[in-house]
Amino acid sequence: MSETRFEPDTADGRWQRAWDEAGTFRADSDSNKPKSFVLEMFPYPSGRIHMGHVRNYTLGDVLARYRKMTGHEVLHPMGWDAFGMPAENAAMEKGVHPGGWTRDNIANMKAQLKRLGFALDWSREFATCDPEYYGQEQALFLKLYEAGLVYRKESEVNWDPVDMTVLANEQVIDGRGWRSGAQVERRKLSQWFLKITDFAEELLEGLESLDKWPDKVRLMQENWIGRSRGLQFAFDLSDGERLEVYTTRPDTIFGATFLAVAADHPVAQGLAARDPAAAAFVKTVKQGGTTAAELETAEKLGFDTGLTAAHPFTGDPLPVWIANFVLMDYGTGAIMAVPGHDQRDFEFASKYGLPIRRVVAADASHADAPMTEAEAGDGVLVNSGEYDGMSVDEGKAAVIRAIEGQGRGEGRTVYRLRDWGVSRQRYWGTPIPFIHCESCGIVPVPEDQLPVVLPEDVDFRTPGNPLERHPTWKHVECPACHGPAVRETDTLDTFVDSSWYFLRFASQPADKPFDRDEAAKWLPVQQYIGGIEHAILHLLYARFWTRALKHIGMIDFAEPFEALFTQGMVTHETYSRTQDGREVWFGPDEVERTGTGATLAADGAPVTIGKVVKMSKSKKNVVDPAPYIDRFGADAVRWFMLSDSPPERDLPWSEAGIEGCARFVQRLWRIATAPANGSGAGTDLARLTHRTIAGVAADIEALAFNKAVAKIYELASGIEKAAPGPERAAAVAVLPHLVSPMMPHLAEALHAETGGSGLVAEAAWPAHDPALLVDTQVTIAVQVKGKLRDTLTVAKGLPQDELQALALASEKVQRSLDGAEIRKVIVVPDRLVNIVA
Ligand code: ANZ
Ligand code: ZN
Repeated sequence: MSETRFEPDTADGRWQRAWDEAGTFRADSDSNKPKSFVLEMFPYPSGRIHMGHVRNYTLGDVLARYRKMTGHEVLHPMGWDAFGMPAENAAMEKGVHPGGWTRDNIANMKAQLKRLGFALDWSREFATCDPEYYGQEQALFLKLYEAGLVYRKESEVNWDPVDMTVLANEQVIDGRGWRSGAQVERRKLSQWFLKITDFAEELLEGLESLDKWPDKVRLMQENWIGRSRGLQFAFDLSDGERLEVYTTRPDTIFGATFLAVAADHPVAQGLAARDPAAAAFVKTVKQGGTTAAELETAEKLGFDTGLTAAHPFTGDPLPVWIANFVLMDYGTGAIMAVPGHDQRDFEFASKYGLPIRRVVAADASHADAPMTEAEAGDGVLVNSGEYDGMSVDEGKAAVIRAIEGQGRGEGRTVYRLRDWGVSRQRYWGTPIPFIHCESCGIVPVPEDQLPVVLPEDVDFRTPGNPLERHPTWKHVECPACHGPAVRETDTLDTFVDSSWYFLRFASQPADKPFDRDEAAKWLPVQQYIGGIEHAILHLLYARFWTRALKHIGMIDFAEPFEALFTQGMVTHETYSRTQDGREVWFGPDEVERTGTGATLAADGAPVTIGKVVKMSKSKKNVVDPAPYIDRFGADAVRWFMLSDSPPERDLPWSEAGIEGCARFVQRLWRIATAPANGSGAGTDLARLTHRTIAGVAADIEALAFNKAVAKIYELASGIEKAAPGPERAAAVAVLPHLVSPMMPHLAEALHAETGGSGLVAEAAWPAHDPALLVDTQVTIAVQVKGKLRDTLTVAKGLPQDELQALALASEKVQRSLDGAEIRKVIVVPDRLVNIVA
């Protein structure tokens, strides 16, 4: 006697245990099947799974399950990006240990992921905070050091003078520390860097081979690397010195009306040493933020050095200023300023009354057209002496040649990409494996002393880096001279942890970071899936590590991710009220929807319904997936994540939507298990079944999951309409296989209930009969005097005379002819019959 309902409460757990016991999702690297590594970006263990995770891991899961069914040996692993600030914040706020907090969160989130029935090989799980992982990361870091790809240099950081700590850029809000509220200072500290700039050209060119990456991600990386061709050359200064500048617009050299240097430039520093006003200005500039974006938007500030520079063509004296918008670590830290054609220069010149000169115009007749803002566009050179009339490109080439001829400089390619500063002055990260010795300098920790393990007994009650303050941890013997020495107390940026984790999924030897042969078997990752927010940093760093590891001979491939898919956000409308001039947000669980409006449950008064946007804590429009999994089971939630929106688009969460999914789960159960009662009218079920098998496969391959979902709805309706018989039985038999990637628990239950043997998750994808995909019927329109009177369903390719006969035999046609004389019959085979009367 079959159950009348599918019961996720019991079924979900039962099938998850069955897969576990059978080891269904264990990846066997010795298998001779073609290998497929499907990977979703691993989660940060914040404490709970959110809708973004559910969507991300469901998308990957469908593909992984499908690949398995199509004969691949699939590696679909899961791990934890477990180091980072939130654990330290929790330590400071709640007095818990970052490690304990992280482990608890991992346990919770793992249970939630298991509840969703993902086809994961849990035997390969690890967290980046495991010493077995970060110890191997230290070994890799030392290998890169030996290869000259790691170095130390003085660099500027955001310093919070109250908390006495370095702040990440995101922790500086309006120039103040996020916790202390203190005015942030810029400070110089010795920091560790990775030489990503050595790979700038390779990383740029490599983008061309990534044809299974979204164009927009490739473009974002290209812009981030920012290659530009320009000119570096020297001006002669009034004090007899020379000043080197870098420009990407040599063509505008006649528009240069002043020069500007960064506050850290030797010219500025030299002046500050002599002139207190200059020193005060330099200090003010240093209080601002350090990011390029901040400098772009900050108010322009300048200080006239009193020096002048001779224009290389006209000899005119141009004043030299110190300016806050010039960065020390780009180009030469000094610029020729062209207010007419660079907006930053324009704003600066407008503020300080410096001349603005047009040197590019649409054509010669506009040479003296007034300028209200900088014009960055194309045109011809004007007011530029012998270069007048040249195009921008001709001008660039000609000016570079002339400057090279004067021996003042040369054409140069520069990249916006900076070396990657990986030092973090915090506890919860991978300790950088170096020792500082008074007599030997910087000494790498010998390999046999790895891992450098974090001390457990740390105190978060006082500000600053706990490793620095720890009474014993940093005091060690120098490995070289055996004298007293201290450990490096900086830890690595957590982006390092996520730059090679995919390699550790392929193999986890105890004595090395990864096994080379295993890596060769599984990598590059065949399909990587994650959020667009990682389009630049994470993906660029992972590409850099992969190239660096290839460079030092540890692997043989250059790109880590063959195909990349960036999924859209899960969104929800927002609710708010303006209280005391501030916008106050309310969560979906605090609000009652009333037709077109909404009220706050607490006071019954209306709230404003805002835009449908990404779920975020700040707007309180977050919906927790857990209660829905409890209420409707894993499959309904998974199905919702796949339905309605293409996976690359945003997906609005809806209560009605998830309820509909839960109903569909039950509907499929009934279709397959209850006695058939369709009439069989109007469907050709065998054809529909085979079209669905082929179509769902093609849609999954193309990651067009919403289309696959739509096809399954269509098949379900087809089966409902079908009369009992072998065609219906055949359709019901393949149904579990077709839905298995999306609704794996229901699939197993249906399969077992309808007498199938084994697990669907381990079964082969059903074969389709290509002959049944060809449509053999066509619909013909029959017109009388240009008006549609009837349609005929006939065999494809019916001869003209037969079509004509059928059309004339139609009762509807005869009625509309009403005895009129037929003058002509036009027949378009497979399409139309037009009767002219
Ligand atoms: C003259 C000029 C005229 C410039 C013009 C631009 C437009 P990208 O394209 O981003 O590489 N620049 C050079 N070094 C700088 C620094 N250290 N800090 C701030 N700005 C700097 O930008 C290159 C341009 O940015 C250079 O070309 C320079 O201004 C400025 F119509 O020189 B240009
Ligand atoms: Zn020493």
